[in-house]
Amino acid sequence: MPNHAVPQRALVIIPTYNEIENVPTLVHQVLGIDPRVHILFVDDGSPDGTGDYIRSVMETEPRVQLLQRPRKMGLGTAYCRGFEHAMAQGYDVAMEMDADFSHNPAMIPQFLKEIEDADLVIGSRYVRGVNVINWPMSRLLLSYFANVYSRFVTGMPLHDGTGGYKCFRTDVLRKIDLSQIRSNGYSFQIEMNFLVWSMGGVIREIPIVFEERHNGVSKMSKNIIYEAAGLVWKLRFSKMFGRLKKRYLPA
Ligand SMILES: Nc1nc2c(ncn2[C@@H]2O[C@H](COP(=O)(O)OP(=O)(O)OP(=O)(O)O)[C@@H](O)[C@H]2O)c(=O)[nH]1
Ligand SMILES: [Mg+2]
Repeated sequence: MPNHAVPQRALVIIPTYNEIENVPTLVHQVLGIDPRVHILFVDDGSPDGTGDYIRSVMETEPRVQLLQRPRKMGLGTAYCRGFEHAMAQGYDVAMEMDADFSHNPAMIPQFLKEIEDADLVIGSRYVRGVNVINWPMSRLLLSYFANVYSRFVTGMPLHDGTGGYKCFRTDVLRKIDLSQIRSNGYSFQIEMNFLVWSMGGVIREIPIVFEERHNGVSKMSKNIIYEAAGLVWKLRFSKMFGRLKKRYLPA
């Protein structure tokens, strides 16, 4: 399925909620990495003024865009709106990236290289051992075993199915009915991977080092875990009973 094309335009989608401490440096680093890269922030009415800051950057920086939403609506829908934007504006690839420097911008060129002959490139924390810095053991174990569990239930041969540093060809996103995606936290990542995998897309994992945020506040919750635990079974059974294609992959 990959068309072996060098991406000409890439949209890095960065959802933000109260990231004023991180965004100024992040914008600078991401734009500096490659002239093909543009940024779309999806800000959910951050009370700390993240949206206002981004608007001020946009006055002089045409490679930065903002999708402002009124209130905190979750990561999954933020990315889906971002993907729609990337498709509408004719970007070749759309990337997912956190604002808190857990995802090192220096890896962007490698994603853009790998996507030349893949449909989805996933930055993996677990492809060569464990590459996570500054997580308590409890969180690391949770993440690691969530991945073992998800791999077992879905059958997807991924080391890191819940990571959020990734790069999609927009051609692949066009085949998915994004309005059907309901999940928000880690399960959003699993759901997207599962759809690309189920349509026979080429998925590649590249090793990344994930570093826990230095600034700002975490938004991790128990609900996110329960959501993911249930979703993997839903995906497995809907595929088994032939409902997956009808629901998500209409073409
Ligand atoms: N637009 C939007 N962005 C969000 C929302 N929740 C989280 N984010 C952003 O999504 C990215 C990932 O969120 P994090 O809070 O870092 O989640 P995490 O990496 O699982 O947890 P920590 O790094 O431990 O805080 C960050 O850029 C957040 O600002 C939301 O509801 N809406
Ligand atoms: Mg984070």
